[in-house]
Amino acid sequence: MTTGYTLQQTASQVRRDIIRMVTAAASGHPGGSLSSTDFLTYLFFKQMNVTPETWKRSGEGLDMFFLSAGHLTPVLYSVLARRGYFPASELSSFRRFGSRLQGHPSVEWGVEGINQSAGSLGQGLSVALGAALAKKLSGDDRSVYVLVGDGESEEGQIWEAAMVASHHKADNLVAMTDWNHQQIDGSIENVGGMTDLKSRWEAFGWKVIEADGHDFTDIEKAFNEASAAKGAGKPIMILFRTEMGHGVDFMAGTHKWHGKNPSQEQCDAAMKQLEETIGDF
Ligand SMILES: Cc1ncc(C[n+]2csc(CCOP(=O)(O)OP(=O)(O)O)c2C)c(N)n1
Ligand SMILES: [Mg+2]
Repeated sequence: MTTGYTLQQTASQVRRDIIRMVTAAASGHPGGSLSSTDFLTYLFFKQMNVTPETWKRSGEGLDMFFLSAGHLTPVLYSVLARRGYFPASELSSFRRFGSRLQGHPSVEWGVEGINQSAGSLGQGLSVALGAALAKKLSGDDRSVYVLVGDGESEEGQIWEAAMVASHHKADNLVAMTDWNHQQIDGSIENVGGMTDLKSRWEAFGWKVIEADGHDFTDIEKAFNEASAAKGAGKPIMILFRTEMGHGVDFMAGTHKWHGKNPSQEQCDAAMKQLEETIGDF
């Protein structure tokens, strides 16, 4: 659908969508959506072996994506729409009563591209692990991708899944951490002591790859490395170093924009900072 646009242009449009959706709804989560935009754009436009035409909920024979950090719907809905899963015009219904695009994703609404209901943090890695193990059992050689927040990684269930994934050698599972160092009410280091993410994941038996989550060359290298590690006996974690609120100067680097909507004036100021690429919804 957006063929002809560069990844940077697409990501810039996704950022505009995020700001407009959250402004119009007067609620939502812009900070982590903006930090995850670049690597999710790469994942959906370049990496995953699934298209709007081939997608089905069962994921049989296809790569699958799970959003564990369920509050990051602004970025996921925008990437899905810009990739052609559903019309971009639907983005304007974000969080409205009766809309399919609720603040947290629900499979009940039948949104194309949504594989899991989410919102309660910590669960999605377990769900993705189940899908990865099911693929192994059924001889399906596709991969399962899952996005985990760094604050979300304070949840105990994340580490239960981490332990079981390496025990069962889920080497078709690629988890990605949006390592923006911020969560709802402060930095991850201060709130829960979530330091040394690399050594923690390695200690749980995972292959860990680190990358700059805002540099498409680095993002591509990381996904290629993850693909090369498939089948080598370890689940894979890509730690994407990112900045909360990336792309909008007054939102960047602070937890204050974790879950707050901009005013119309702030929205207009943000639009000026983001390149117009694909057009309005
Ligand atoms: C089980 C559970 N506890 C608490 C919350 C409330 N909550 C929503 S997002 C969030 C912070 C998550 O931090 P992070 O994963 O780093 O996301 P970011 O702030 O970077 O978007 C919290 C505590 C929740 N949704 N589920
Ligand atoms: Mg975070």
